[in-house]
Amino acid sequence: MRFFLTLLLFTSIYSCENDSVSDVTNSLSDDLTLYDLPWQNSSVSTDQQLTIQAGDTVRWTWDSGGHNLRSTSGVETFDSGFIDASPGFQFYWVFTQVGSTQYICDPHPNSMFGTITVTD
Ligand SMILES: [Cu+2]
Repeated sequence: MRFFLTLLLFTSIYSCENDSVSDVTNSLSDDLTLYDLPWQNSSVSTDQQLTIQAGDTVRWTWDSGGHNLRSTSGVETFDSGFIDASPGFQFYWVFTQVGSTQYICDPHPNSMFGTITVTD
């Protein structure tokens, strides 16, 4: 019985997560764009520069290791929290404010950082 309840709980949580991901995807109209960026301790995450439009979403995908993704200055404020050893973890942010936002990974500030610039 306990196993069944655990399974039921897990299934419910998993379903909710799936729903929220598809909700994000479905809410994107033709005018809104989803941008994918890698988030790992290598050159692909060093000085990321991206210019997008207000309402667009940026999605970072973790590789190996433990990272967070935190805004340090600019017009948007976000913090993924520290996610340890979770390849495939994804953090989304919908950018609504026009202007630039700088962000870093606190454990790897010299190799994992970037700027998102939002235009009208
Ligand atoms: Cu990192």
